[in-house]
Amino acid sequence: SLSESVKLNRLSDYDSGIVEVNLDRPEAKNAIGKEMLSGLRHAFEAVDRDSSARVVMISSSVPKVFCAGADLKERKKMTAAEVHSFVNYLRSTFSLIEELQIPTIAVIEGAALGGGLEMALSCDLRICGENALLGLPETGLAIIPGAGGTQRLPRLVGKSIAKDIIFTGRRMGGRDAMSMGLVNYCVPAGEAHPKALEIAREINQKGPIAIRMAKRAINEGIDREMVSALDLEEECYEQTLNTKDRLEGLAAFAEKRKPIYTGE
Ligand code: CO8
Repeated sequence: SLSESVKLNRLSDYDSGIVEVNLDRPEAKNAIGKEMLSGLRHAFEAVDRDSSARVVMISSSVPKVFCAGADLKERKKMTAAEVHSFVNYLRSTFSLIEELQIPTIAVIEGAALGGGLEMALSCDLRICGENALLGLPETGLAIIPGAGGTQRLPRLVGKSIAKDIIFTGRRMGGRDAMSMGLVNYCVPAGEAHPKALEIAREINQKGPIAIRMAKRAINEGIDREMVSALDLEEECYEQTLNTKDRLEGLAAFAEKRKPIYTGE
């Protein structure tokens, strides 16, 4: 294990390719302090280096909480300079999550607040239980979301809804989050993990290079204007053409069987 509060798990052989970064700091509701941040960083660096990883789930072992955000007790003891370097490390760690080549899925049961929601916003997909409690309470603490919230939330749900969420700091339930497009799925309480695993397995069956190129085309294209964005799509598409997996896909179709992709 990488740290006391962050574990990196590989699923069974059946699910090889699916990895899980699991938060487990029950006494602080998974609040992110220095130790947990360093654990997160090392876990995602390990995922980044692992060429056999095809999809990553971020989950919590703590009942009724995904992550309560920044560790407010630790922060109270930090100097301004320490807060500054902590937040910079948090920001670059969330960017690392966002820029992973493989898909990331946040599994949200219970509270995802402040930095905890910002971490989930850095993922590709969010799956929550009906008991989820999502919000950016920073303005109530007289700060603003500082780990991507003011930028990633409006890109996801639009400016108007993001302003409502950030100005009021309101905590939303899973169904409300779903209706805003903030999460991909809202399932009965306790079922977010099995739902996420189902989605992870679907992704894991697909061509790994295709999945990486689709993520790159979407993430890098969204901030470009259309002509340049379509050039990017072409460039990413080309990367999928000269692959063994593409030929395997055609062969499997002709033979009416499931393809077996190797990522080559
Ligand atoms: N930091 C430290 N300790 C925490 C935190 C936290 N964020 N959240 C909960 N804890 C602790 C509690 O203090 C409590 O400790 P103790 O037992 O010693 O009193 C213990 O965890 C259990 O908490 P509760 O009794 O409150 O548990 P509940 O199950 O009733 O509620 C909640 C769980 C809903 C998660 C609730 O604890 C809560 O609302 N927590 C605070 C959420 C919050 O406001 N988070 C901070 C948002 S701001 C932020 O994340 C800034 C990040 C951006 C960085 C950039 C800034 C410049």
